Amino acid sequence: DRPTEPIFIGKGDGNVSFDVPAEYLTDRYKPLASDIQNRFSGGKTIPITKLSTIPDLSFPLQLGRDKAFSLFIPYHSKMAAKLIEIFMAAKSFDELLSLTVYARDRVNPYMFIYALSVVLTHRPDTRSLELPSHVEMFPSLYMDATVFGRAREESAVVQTGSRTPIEIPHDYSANDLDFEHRISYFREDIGINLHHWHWHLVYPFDGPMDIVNKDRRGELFYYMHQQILARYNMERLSNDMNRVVRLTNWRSPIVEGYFPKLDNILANRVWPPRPVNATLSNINREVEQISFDIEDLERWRDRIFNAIHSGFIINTAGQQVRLTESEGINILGNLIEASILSLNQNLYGSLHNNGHNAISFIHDPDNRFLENYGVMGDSATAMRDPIFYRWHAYIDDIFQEFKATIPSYNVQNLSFENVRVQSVEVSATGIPRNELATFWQQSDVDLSRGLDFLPRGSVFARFTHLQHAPFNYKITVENNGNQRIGTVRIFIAPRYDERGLPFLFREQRKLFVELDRFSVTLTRGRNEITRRSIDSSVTIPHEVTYRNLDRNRPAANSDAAAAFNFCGCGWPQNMLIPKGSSEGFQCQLFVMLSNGANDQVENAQVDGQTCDNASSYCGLRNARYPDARSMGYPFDRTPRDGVVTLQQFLTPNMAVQDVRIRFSNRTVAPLQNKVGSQQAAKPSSG
Ligand code: CUO
Repeated sequence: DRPTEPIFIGKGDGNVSFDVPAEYLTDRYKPLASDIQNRFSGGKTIPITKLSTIPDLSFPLQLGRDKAFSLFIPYHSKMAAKLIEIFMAAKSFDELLSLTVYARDRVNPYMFIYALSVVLTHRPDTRSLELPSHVEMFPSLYMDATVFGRAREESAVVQTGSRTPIEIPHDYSANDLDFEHRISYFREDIGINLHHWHWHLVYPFDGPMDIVNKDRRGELFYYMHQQILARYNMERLSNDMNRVVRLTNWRSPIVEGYFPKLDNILANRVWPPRPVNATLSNINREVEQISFDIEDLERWRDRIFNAIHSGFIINTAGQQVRLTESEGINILGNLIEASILSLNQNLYGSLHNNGHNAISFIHDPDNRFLENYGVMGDSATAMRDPIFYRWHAYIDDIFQEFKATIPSYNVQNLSFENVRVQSVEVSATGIPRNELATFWQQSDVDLSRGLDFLPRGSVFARFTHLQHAPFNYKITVENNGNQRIGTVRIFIAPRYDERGLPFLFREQRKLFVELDRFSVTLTRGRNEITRRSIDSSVTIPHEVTYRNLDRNRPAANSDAAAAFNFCGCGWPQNMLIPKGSSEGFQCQLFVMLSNGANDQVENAQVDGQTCDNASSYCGLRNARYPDARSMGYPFDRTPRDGVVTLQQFLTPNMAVQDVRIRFSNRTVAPLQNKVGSQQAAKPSSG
């Protein structure tokens, strides 16, 4: 009789409590045991088995409960890894439940939730539990801090049911005097930040080997972040901004500032801002046991470039490991990040992670002011800061440097014999053909689980996010061969650069944003393929991103409720299409059919619950990445000789269609009472 939801995360709904063995209470609460029991009695009680021995938690307990926890700090991630190992080792569900109840009031709460989330996602006996959305558990990581004071007032005065949502203003972290503020709607999008948090939850860089060592994880680290950059750049071009500039010089002041306006409730601090023109320095913080110099970053960088140009890395045994066409990118992804799968951290260090650390401690590199890390120090908040993209553009450029060393795709690598894509179009009701419509929409998120005050009951925050009208692709394919399986690959890219000149292929290829990838059976002759935008292999539905929006929905009655944990990874549906512009931002939609026989992965599906609704950026659960091609195919490599434009790149199994993304500056209200099954809404007038 297990709970369907891990109620030991967050506060439960008030009428379920644990029958905690008195021995488990911390010293502070032991004398109050019976009083606490009386206060919370009534309702459902879940018995907790008292374990005869509790595993040694002393290492994870080294971090105080009121201290900030960052996965990018090795000392912290090692502690979390230990906690994960302990929870994973529990022999039964009851033992796990007992252990986690014991740990909950002892371990740093943010580390506890992180470790528990990883464990619930990976243990066979907990995978079907619903993990609450991270924004519900820790709303302070995702929205303007002023919301919480107002939520407190609303919930103290107004009864449940009559409460009005607390509106989060659009311009809470800056105004238009800051050039970068134009795309704060992207950087601060709750769904995007949830995706990033969830991706790193599914792909931790430290922890038990069987959790970390997932199929092509290093390559996916490269690809998922490359796609974030492609999307960010398209968003920038939509807003008349230049493409993001790599953070190449680590000695000069950084012109972008960021003032997050978030509370760090867990560490009882505000999140430190970074003023304009702050400069990186050597990091030496005893409290986090972290020290490295900017020179270390430079040394690791030089060694990585050296390895790429020589075609091999040196492993810890001093042997050369070749960076091959198929394996090189995966090796480099793990090496540059670095994950525990790095083949030599002594030599190549941890460039990406320590870049996060150097930036996140820029305001207090030696801890003289006792300040915590900034938003770059947490995967739940890092994407809010413009510097995230400059840092990741730098990291991506290293991967691109490698991609330039492997053979380009020749015509044969790109073709699908006897298959011709004749036409492609996109259409949506009430919108001109080959146009995509974007607008603002409001949605609500329930804060009550993440607030620390009574009375209970839902209090909603109302935020405004980008949205687009759902649309269909119609693809016409001529198959002059036998019946075969094809893989449809759909991408979109901007057509013109910052100067208004058409992109050359060598630049445009890095801006292609994946929209979808799926298999089709091609019959002989003419095939008409229709596909809905909401079925994208990149995105997860709105109700999965925000999952618990509707407290009243029947439990576990929908796909969204089934096996959410892994599925919680995925780009938010509302951000599938960039904002575009009021004139109609000009793009090129690209469709390719590749030969399914070459794309197939053996043993791709090992169980029926692979959670495949966002496999492009997140892979599959318990299964291999479902596409045998290099991630990003066919745009992941420099073009073959003679190809200067996209048109010259095309083979008959590809087609390009000009499309416009037209933005209208209006806001659509939330769909009342239907939050649990919310569809992307169509724009209303006015
Ligand atoms: Cu996702 Cu730098 O890896 O944040």
